[in-house]
Amino acid sequence: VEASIPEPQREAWTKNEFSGFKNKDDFEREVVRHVETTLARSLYNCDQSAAYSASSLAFRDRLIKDWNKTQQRQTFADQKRIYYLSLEFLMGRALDNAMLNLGFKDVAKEGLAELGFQIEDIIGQEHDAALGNGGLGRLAACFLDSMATLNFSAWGYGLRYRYGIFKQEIIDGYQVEVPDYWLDFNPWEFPRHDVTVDIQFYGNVRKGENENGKTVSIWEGGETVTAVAYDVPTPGYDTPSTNNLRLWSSKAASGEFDFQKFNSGDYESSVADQQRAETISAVLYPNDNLDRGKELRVKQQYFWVAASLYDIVRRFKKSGRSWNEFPDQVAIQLNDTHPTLAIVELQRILVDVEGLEWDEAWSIFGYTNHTVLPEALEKWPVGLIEHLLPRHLQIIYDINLFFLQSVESQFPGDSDLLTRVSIIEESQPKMVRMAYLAVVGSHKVNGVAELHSDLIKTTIFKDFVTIFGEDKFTNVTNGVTPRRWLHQANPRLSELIASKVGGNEYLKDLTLLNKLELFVDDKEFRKEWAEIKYANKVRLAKYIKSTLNINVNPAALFDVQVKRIHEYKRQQLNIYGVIHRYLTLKAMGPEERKKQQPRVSIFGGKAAPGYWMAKQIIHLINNVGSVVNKDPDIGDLLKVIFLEDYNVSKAEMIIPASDLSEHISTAGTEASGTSNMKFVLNGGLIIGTCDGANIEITREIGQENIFLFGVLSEDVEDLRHAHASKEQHVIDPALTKVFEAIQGGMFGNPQDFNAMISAVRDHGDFYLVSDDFQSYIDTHSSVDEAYRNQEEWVSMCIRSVARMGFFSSDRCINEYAEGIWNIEPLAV
Ligand code: CR1
Repeated sequence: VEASIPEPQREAWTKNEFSGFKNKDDFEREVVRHVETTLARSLYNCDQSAAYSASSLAFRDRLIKDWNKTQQRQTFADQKRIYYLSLEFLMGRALDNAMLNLGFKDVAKEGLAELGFQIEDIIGQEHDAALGNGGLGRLAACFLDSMATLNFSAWGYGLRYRYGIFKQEIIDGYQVEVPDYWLDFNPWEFPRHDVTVDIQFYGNVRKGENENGKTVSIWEGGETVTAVAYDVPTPGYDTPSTNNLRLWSSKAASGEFDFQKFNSGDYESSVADQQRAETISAVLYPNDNLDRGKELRVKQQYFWVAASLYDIVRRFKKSGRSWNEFPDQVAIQLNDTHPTLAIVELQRILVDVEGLEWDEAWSIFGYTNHTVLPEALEKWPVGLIEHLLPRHLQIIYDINLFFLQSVESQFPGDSDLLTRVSIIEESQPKMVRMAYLAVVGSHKVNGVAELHSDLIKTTIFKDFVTIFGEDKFTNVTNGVTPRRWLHQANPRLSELIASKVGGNEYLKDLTLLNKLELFVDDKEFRKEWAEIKYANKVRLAKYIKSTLNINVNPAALFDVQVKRIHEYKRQQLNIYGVIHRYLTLKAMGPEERKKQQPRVSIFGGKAAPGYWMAKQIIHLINNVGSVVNKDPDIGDLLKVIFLEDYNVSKAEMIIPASDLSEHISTAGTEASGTSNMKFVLNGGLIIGTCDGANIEITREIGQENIFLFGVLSEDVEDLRHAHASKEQHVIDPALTKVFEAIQGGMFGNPQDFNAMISAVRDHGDFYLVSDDFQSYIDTHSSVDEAYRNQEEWVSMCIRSVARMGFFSSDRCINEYAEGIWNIEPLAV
């Protein structure tokens, strides 16, 4: 309010209001203006990168208008807001998305052509914003798109990492990590040097009086680091709503710059202090579904949640409401346990800073669990938290005390239960169980697909269901945004679909896809459908040729597995299956070979830098490729491709080009999966296990349209036990042949793969590779069989797409809004 322009001068503002370009000529003018002024270049000096920069700036100018208005509308409406706290936002590229969401891609295309550029080249200049590892981070990005599209007052809060997920290079078949410095030119962020928060670490706690003379805990001393806000506008599709993603960057607090040191000539160490502060937001931890318990990670977490909560509370207080209205104005969603300290920090603000009484009953926080894998469940040593956040440890103890007291009164004398559910694990050293803290501190806990939501209730949170009752635990099956994952990634298919289902409306109501069923028997439509798939495959084949210098035949069946490399996702099962196929082909005579279905097996994905086994898997895939791809007996019948540096923008090219994709995790391990939805939405079929969202996909599209195999999750535990009780595990005969080939040196030094084989043969085959092997290869034979009948195959694809309406992230966000956030969209 203080900075607002007085009434009499406002006219000068309104009459000069900037309104971004509205047509092609305006757009061209804006691009030229940015090239000449913002970039200080000219038509003699404008490469594709400059054209990208100027186009982005032109779109950004338009976006800012909508964004400002959205913020004003939200402030004016003063309704409940949803705050989505996520340590990862895997946004990918912004320009293409902005063009499509604003509805100006055609204008830009023509404009750029007149200025001498092809729009695809310009889009391709953009560096991915890769502030995430995999599904969890991309889900957060899809949610931002849906929340804006559905006109919710929503904010994303995250960290502005200077280095996103590393760039993967493959050198001699091995993964090599290269830092991803992505901020050289980023037109999509706005530094808010006036929006800062000082964040405290370390220090001591004592009792003392607050401003109102009340006795409270006072946390003092230690060090302070400043959080600076960087705002990223996130446009909705076909709506003026443009929400804000606020990312915090760390820098040394101004009072911290040590002038003493500086003046005494110790300039270097004073700069070192600065750098230490900047380290907090320097790098994204590159682990997917894996917790390494690093101190800097917990520093990141507190830094981010403390800055975000300060911001949320500041905004709430500006409205002048009293604290009892806080739960009506604020819903905070915790994307996994990473932001769980927010629960503790809010309690600290209320009790220590605001002087309120301890109140447990507020429905502020919702917690989304994304995994049951024990290695991914966060735990922090009590000593570490005590040192870093002494007051927070006290509050955690208080939360635990109140909780255990209520459990004790509910279940008197059950000390085993108390030990099991305590937020503090009585181990050596003692640990804070973050998932338990999140459950206790949230009013709703959700899993991300039905099976997963059932599993958390019977495994990791079983006791909590007994204590809190069923109602606290719910399911929200994941979804994906059809704007990016169909309209943007597959423009031709999107256009063909629109022509049949009544225009682009289906992009906002994905259930309208069901109208496609009417056209399944339309020969012309099927032909166009198949042509689009073929063209997408040709594009990928060209990319493979240009990056790997391997020729693949676009008429072959493209079989794709792209995702983070993880033993539970079982890329090893896939590559063993490929080796089996290769051995089978080699054993055939030339006549029989000719009858086989040609395949291209495509892999992509990053291994966490410290995940040695995952790196071995990458190595084996590459070694198999280098043998198979140059085997003259095999030719086009089998190619094995590892695509380097899988990321969001590559996914946009790869997914539309797939005939078959692999979602083959050991049953019960993949919480949901989201690429499975993207592949089907783009007219590809799936081979998969009964796991995660595969189950619901099957239910929606029909089991005749999916290739399921493998053991069921309810049998996994018994099979693991059976393996563990045997000295040497008897492995599947076909898999044994595969192992023999590897150990005979067919794919390079067999030593390199001993650990992989040994995991199956000698260490209990935890991921049940051998148990599932025969049904996996049999199911692949059924795929080959089905693919031979192209007419029928295309019909299966069309029917599947028609039935995918459920998997829009819009449906998903509406479920959160209704079942967890209790929030309505804002009228536009
Ligand atoms: C799950 O492994 C799921 C995403 C998004 C991942 C994946 O199956 O689709 O979350 N979990 O819900 C995860 O990263 C830390 O846990």
